[in-house]
Amino acid sequence: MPPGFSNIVEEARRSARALWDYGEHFFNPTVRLGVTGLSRAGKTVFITALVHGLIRDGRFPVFEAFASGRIARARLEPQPDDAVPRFDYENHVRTLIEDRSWPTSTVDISELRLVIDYQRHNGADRTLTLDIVDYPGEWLLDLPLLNKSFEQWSAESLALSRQGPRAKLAASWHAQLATLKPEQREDEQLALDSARLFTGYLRACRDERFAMSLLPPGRFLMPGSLAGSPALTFAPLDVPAGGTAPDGSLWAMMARRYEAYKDVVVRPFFRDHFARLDRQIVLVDALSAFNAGPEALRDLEAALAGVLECFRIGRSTLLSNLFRPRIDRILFAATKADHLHQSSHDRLEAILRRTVAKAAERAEYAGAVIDVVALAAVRATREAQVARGRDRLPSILGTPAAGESNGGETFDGNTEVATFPGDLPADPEELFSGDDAFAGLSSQPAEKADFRFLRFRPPQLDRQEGDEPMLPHIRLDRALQFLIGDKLQ
Ligand SMILES: Nc1nc2c(ncn2[C@@H]2O[C@H](COP(=O)(O)OP(=O)(O)OP(=O)(O)O)[C@@H](O)[C@H]2O)c(=O)[nH]1
Ligand SMILES: [Mg+2]
Repeated sequence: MPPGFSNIVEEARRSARALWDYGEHFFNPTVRLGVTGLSRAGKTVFITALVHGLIRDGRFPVFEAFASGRIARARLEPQPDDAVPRFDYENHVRTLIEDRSWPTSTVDISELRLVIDYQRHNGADRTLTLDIVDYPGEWLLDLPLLNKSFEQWSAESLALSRQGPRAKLAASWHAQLATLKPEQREDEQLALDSARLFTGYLRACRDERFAMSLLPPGRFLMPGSLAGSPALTFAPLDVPAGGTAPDGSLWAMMARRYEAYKDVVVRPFFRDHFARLDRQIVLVDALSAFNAGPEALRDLEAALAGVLECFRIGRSTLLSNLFRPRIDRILFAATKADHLHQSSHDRLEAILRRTVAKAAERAEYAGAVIDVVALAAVRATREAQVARGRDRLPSILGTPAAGESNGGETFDGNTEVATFPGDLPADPEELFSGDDAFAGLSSQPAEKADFRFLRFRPPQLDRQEGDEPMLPHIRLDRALQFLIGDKLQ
């Protein structure tokens, strides 16, 4: 059938629009920056501090366009994606500055549009639109499931659950699993029980004493509106990796639901969000792993390999070319560096660099440019030297959150104290030298642990008459320079 007149007009209109968009994009590009990290890694605080600094003239000496005065103005504009919640910037700033509290946990994706007016090196005035997307790292770690059958995923999950401290935490789930025959008839109650016990195991692994990172499927711990749906009611079974499920069996039921999880949760995330990103920062709470122990650190390494695998998967022909991700820069950032004395910041960075490098080897990663940084989006502490006997220990000064305790003392949330959090080794390999490399909470009581990081309240800020104060940070400008510096040349 020949195209009708209205179709031709519509087509022409669309092409003109596309051309216009293209031209517009050429001169005034849009960059979609993904900010991810596992739960509590510091995503919300990072975005809030970054936007606040850009809008309010923060101190960013290493962010060249900003420091040299080429950025005329940065401002917020309405969030462009109608189906995605707006990042609640104003509330988060108020909480941090007025209440001196940290923002509450966010479990969903959210987005914010920041528009930066700047001058190019050649003097031309330009605009960079930065769409910042905050999404849970747990969603990202689900992407490798797209390349795995139910049987492969079962085998891997079971093998992992039989290692190290995980085996103990998986005991009740394993006991139930031992009573199941994969070939038996499908049974909703059994599926419900398995999913409940399996989720309980995942939740126990995430507890701060163990601080495990690699816990897919991510939505089991953050189900949102899918709670109780069949797509979240399955669990691994002890089945051969290459086997086929008999019709009507429990095995077939679990496998079907595993595929539904991929259809309902993983693919839409890939298509609607992940594949549209240009740049990515992955926030890593390495300090939690140091608190917990060597197994948690190894687990973190495996999770980072999982993250890198996502970028590789994206590049293979998983979906059509249209949805192929175009991320060309990935920054891994160890957050909350203000918990350490500055003499340890470079060491923290070196540890992260070592972890990412090993992960990149495991994931056979080749693709986007990668860098690492140790940062604090909001610096809650100051430096101090505390005399202990003849020694002077490099310590930090801050206000521990109410209820935090150290050495038998419980803090009220208003008293500033100096603490010595522990020194990081100069050679990162020391931390990876086996199960006894260092003592963490997974195997020792708190007093015996090598590292103890207190939770501090956000800092008390100097306030000039009527002015909104600036938020202090550590190396946030280095992160900015790597993530968007080249777009502002
Ligand atoms: N001292 C210090 N603590 C931080 C910093 N960033 C985050 N934190 C701490 O880490 C906690 C989690 O930070 P969020 O930014 O809420 O982390 P998130 O990744 O958004 O967490 P979810 O929304 O739960 O996924 C905060 O409540 C603070 O206790 C920082 O720069 N310095
Ligand atoms: Mg958050």
